[in-house]
Amino acid sequence: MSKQKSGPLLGLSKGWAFVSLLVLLMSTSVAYGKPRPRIARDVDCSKLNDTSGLSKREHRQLSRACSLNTRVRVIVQLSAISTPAFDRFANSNGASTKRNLRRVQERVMDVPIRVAERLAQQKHVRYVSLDRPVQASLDQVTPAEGVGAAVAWQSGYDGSGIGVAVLDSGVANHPDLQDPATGQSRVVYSENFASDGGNGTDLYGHGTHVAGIIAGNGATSAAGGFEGNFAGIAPKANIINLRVLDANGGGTDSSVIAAIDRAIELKDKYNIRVMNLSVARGVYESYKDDPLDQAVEAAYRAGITVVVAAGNYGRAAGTNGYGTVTAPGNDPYVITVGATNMENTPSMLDDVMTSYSSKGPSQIDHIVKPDIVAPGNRIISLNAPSSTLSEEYPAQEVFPDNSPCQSNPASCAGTAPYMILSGTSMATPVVSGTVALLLQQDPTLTPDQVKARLMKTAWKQYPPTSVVYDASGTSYLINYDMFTVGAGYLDIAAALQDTDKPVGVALSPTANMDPTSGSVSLDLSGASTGDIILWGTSTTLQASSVWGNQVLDTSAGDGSNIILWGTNTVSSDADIILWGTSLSSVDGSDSIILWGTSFDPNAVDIILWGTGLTGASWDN
Ligand SMILES: [Ca+2]
Repeated sequence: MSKQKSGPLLGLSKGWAFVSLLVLLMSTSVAYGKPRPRIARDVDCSKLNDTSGLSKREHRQLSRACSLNTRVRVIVQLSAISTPAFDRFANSNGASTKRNLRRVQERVMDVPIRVAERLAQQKHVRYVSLDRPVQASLDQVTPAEGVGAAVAWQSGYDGSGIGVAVLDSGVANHPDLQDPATGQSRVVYSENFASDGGNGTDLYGHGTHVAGIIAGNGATSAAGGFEGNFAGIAPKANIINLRVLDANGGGTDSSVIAAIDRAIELKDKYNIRVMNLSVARGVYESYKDDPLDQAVEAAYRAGITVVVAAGNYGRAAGTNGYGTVTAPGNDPYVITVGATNMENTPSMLDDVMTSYSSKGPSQIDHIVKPDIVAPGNRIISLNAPSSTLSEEYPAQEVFPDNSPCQSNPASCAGTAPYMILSGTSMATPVVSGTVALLLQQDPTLTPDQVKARLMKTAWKQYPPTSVVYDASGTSYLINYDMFTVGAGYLDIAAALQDTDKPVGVALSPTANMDPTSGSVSLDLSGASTGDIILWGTSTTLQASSVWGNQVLDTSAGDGSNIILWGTNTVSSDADIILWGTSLSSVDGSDSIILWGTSFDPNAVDIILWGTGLTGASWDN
């Protein structure tokens, strides 16, 4: 039996006592087997008098929508494909189905908001939530290069025959994505799911960059005139282009879920073994209820290794960036990727974490994330001509050295073959490309075996702390704990040398806090009874070898639980913020308490999609 995920309260400020009591009562009722609510708080008109779990702004919006009975777009998760009684209810109550996604068993529906709560009570309905916006996990824009992929290429591993689904802003036609022998594009399938655009071309400029990091072959740069060869990790892999983000990098749950559904459908046709999701939105509910998480789990169960960005909220002031991993990167089955800065050298010895890379644990479920980190700062990859990003940031376009555009990029905005971008969006495809190499080497590997190999072999000689600077000179202290670096830095050569094929589920663990001792421990039991969890079950996959001793105090471990930090070690600022005290004592903002009470997703800016960080925000 896994531990209750909502722990009791500790060290709360008085102002929160009332809300805390409500939450304690709610979590107690959950503990005694009452089913989880089947509808998200922010679409439930029946609980208007109860403001817990909603920010003031969200409550205002809900009140207004309920009083006007506004039509809203929701995602309905179902436990059955055929649902005649549900359909009858929907038809007679003005709810219309926009998309019926049978493989993930989710429906996109438009409903009058006051009908949503009754809809959630119908038979076979697992959960109803708003169709929420998602956005590219782009931090900002700038240069670098690969991660020792040449070792793999010399051994003949280049991604040949592996299909990688890229759910992003589309992929532009680019010579570096062609097969040089035939001239045929290696973008073997394109479809648009976003609200604008037609055929999957990239109007924003993010998806082409991501596709290039996975599978660009560097042909344009190799022809000469550039400072380097800007090839991706798996330069012969095929790309399945499923466009979910519009010309401004925005999208919705429903477009992403529809694209996941399509990827599962096309898996065998295009040998889709990897799915790259450099997209993110805030965490609103447990991953067990979140329709985006449930959809990526459907892909995982279909045998696709799902690789997801951690998010770019590591600078969130209230928590020092902890608790800011975005969805669907909060799902324990997928591989969630944070971003390092290569410091413009090929050696890992001087690599540091970026200040913006989102940190775990996840809100609500307290899943230990990210799983691994990889280079994401100032990455050179493919430019989509005339895209929004290239027009807006011409200084980050990369022209040949002798081109007049190099000295006056603004006069050539939108025309470069390459561009420099930063973010966990860029780190994620580095891992996706690596997964393609591993699967070419051994096509029998399962998504769990791939994840276990990557995490076990991740490089763990990072420093205990470092101070990093953004481009404006602001400094950030980074603690290299498991919520910041996961299992360590991606190491392609080590992953290819590993021969482990453990049997079980590579579920990212849950972190629990003991309210009496204040100790925080790693829960290595499974999400459901009967799961065989890889960590701790074999001598080669002990938690201490996967995450490294630096972040574990194994002396107090009792088998399934391993102590991360006991009370006597809870001393640094980050620890105090994480484990049980109110943030209002830190910066006066709304409380975000990761353990034991409600949270306010507005308090960290993980829902401020579209505001974007400006030019000075990447790390130096
Ligand atoms: Ca380096």
